[in-house]
Amino acid sequence: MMRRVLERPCTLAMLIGFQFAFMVYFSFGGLRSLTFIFGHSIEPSFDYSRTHDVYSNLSLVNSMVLPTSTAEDILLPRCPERSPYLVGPITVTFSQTPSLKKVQDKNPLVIKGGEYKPPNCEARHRTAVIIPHRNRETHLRHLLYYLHPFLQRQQLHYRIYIIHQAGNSTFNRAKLLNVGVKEALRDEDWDCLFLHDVDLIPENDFNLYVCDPWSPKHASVAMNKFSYNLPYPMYFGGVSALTPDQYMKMNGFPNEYWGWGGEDDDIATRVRLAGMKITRPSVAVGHYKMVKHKGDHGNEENPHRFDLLIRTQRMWKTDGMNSLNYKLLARELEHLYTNVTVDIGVDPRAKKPLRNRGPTPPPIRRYVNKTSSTSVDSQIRNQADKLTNVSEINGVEPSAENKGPVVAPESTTTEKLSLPIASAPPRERVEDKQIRVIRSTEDNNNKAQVKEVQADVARRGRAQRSSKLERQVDSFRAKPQDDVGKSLPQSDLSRAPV
Ligand code: UD2
Ligand code: MN
Repeated sequence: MMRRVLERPCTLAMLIGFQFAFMVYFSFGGLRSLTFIFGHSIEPSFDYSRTHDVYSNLSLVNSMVLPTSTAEDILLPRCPERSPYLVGPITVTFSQTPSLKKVQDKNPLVIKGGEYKPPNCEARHRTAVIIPHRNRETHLRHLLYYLHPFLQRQQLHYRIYIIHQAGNSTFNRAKLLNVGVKEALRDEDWDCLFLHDVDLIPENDFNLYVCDPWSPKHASVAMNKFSYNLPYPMYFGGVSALTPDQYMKMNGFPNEYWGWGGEDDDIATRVRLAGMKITRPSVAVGHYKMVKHKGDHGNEENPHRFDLLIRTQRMWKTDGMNSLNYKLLARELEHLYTNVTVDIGVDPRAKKPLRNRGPTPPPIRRYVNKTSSTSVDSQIRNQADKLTNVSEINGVEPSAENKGPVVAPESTTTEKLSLPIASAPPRERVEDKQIRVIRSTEDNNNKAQVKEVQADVARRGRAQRSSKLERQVDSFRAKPQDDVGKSLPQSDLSRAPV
């Protein structure tokens, strides 16, 4: 009886169909969904009440160091897939700020420029850690103290880049990260770019600083700042990791977000518009501790961020790596990092009045120097005049006043704001919450369109390797805007009163 049923052609076709459907399901992460449905987690669990010193047994990691001359001649074996030196939860405290000398002494195998390769095996992964920076020297020292041994435990070939914004004009985190990617890729064919806030310290070395080959990764999923929870599903702030291909596929990060906020949500939207998904380590692994801080002068809340967020799907192909302009002022190989000092220009909106909504822009006179008759306003104007043709200058000799390391080896600060600035306004998180809610609604509503986008991107084929990145940028420039943005209807966000 059973045999007769099986011999029927339609039953056979059905069976084959099922088999095919299962194969597709599992190859697209079905197993993870299954474990989610049945509640059996395959994720590890960690006891954060028992933490380890990030330097414990580091000498073991770096044992069997060969003399340099022999090391170059010998073909090293590949490092194991999973480093045997991982310890899990790490003790992170900020009670004392380590000196750079101390960090340097504790990391003898880190070479100038903040680069390291495992001494006794060929690393499987090459990671550039890119950190936007200005006036956060204490945070930087904490980060370097923890990050170097953390990355060595993972047996990575890595290098740390500090992208230092010169001058006092409004800070621009996302643009600095674009600069960092461009500058880092000049040195090496990095296969992973870690975009990293200076004040976030990873607390578990199972949080591998390697990229997911399929999707951009958001690494800082559980921070003390948010009680070790993801604040909202589309959250992409803090620490993220993309392969150069993924980075270029979404045209990098936006250049137009000056001041605090919004750029992280824009980036999350870009990931989706470029037909990719955000992947994350488990909450148990993606633990970070943030050094407590107040808002910085020169990085006040960006009052234009809501207007900009509405435009992401129209702008992502024209604002990003293909429109990046900056002036390279200095590139220095410090012991623990490569210091890239850049002039990224000024916020063109700085003086323009806001259109009909959003918080009132701070009056310019707030910034008037009490001891001098020169206002920042006129300084900005002068700087803007100088920068009318901001262009990238490679290998340019830095002028004396702009040059200089982020942190002189024994000092704590090198650049200070020259003007006293009124205290920053309190941050209005309520509006951010609105954006998050709207974004998540938009996510649900737009799933169908996103699928269309994904299909479209898949049709265009896999992105090129990083050696062809420049060509990709050109193609962004050349292509008429028959783009994703147009094929999508206006997002809910653009209709919502923010
Ligand atoms: C959140 C996000 C951050 C970014 C920011 C909005 C977390 C943990 N991080 O950070 O990724 O989306 O909101 O823009 O939620 N910086 C300087 N000097 C400055 C100002 C900023 O070096 O004067 C750098 C530094 O690397 C810092 C980062 O920019 O970590 C983000 O700025 P923040 O720490 O002031 O903002 P925060 O903590 O609200
Ligand atoms: Mn911070």
